[in-house]
Amino acid sequence: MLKTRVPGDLVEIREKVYAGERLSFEDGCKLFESNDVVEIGRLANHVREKLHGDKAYFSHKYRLYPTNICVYRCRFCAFRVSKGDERGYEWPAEKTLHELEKVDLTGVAEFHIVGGIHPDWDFDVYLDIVRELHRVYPDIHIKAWTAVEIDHFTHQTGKSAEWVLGTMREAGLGSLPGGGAEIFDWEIRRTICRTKCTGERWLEVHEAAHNLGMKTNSTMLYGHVETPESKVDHMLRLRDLQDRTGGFRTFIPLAFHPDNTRLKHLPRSTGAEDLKHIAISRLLLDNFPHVMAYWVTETPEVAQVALSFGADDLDGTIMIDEEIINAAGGKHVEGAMTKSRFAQMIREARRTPLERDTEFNVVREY
Ligand code: V47
Repeated sequence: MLKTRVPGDLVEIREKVYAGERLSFEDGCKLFESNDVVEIGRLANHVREKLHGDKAYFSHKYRLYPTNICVYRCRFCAFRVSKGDERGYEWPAEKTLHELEKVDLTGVAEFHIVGGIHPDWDFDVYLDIVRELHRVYPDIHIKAWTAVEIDHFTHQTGKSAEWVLGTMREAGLGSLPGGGAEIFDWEIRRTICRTKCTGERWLEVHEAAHNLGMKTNSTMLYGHVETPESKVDHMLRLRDLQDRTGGFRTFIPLAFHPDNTRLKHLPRSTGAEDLKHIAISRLLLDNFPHVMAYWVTETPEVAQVALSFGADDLDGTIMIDEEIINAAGGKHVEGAMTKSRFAQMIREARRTPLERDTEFNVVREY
């Protein structure tokens, strides 16, 4: 009788996945070593379908980048400029509100706000942005400031992360995005973003948010100088924190785009590598409800396949240009990525599109 061929090195992992057992650090490294992307994807799809059936989520969001002027010089970043650079811009609260008057925000569920650490902006400038947006648009969830920014505010104010987060929450902050995580391992982190807060601090800030009852997202930047071990370590540190707090909503692997960065000599990851990262994260992060395929970094085509490789979410619509990845050569789509384009993209991937809000409540079925 013909049996399905299972590659020797993945047999034990396959048994664990089907038995619902947690994978170890060694298992994670083995998955990265393996070239059998199809088998890894099959296993991840098993977990994905157990959790979400054929549902695939997306959200209608509006991105804001209040400034691109930043004190940090992360080697992977093509978005930041120094103060005095003619490309620099500043949108404190008043300017942001003025610009938003021109935008149709009907049905927008979320403001996603991140930007640079401006050398002259104190905590109140960032706080005002949240307060004013919440005052004018009380029904739109504000997901703002990465752990790196929250850590910066603690230095500016001399207060704890709990105080900063509590003050931001009183002003209208709903949750934290997952950026700034990059790779936690210091050997890698010191090469790509040595002056930014450490991986340990990133995790502490998210733990503080979770302890206040605030949900957060998480990311991992891959495709630069990281090692397989550092990626498994990164994901297992997130898994440990999730075991303690349950505060993470989603994990987002971010494919590095090298153009215009100080790592521009590196090649861009392939579609197969992108799918492998999605699948391995779905397998390792057994306590995370969602894994996102960020179509902006992965292209809509790879994101469609990712919906059968472990991902259940495709992030959101783009009404204006995404800036961080575009600056690094990642403009994969012309024109606005509308809700109907999204629903169509998901249907083409043979999944059921569900428009969600930030907390994954279903807003509309398509
Ligand atoms: O932290 C910067 C990454 C992140 C590049 O929480 C780059 O819902 C690729 O965090 N190539 C910001 N990546 C984006 C982010 C995010 C995206 C979508 C959803 C959510 C969420 C968060 O982008 C940064 C950094 O890791 N990044 N430069 C680059 N050249």
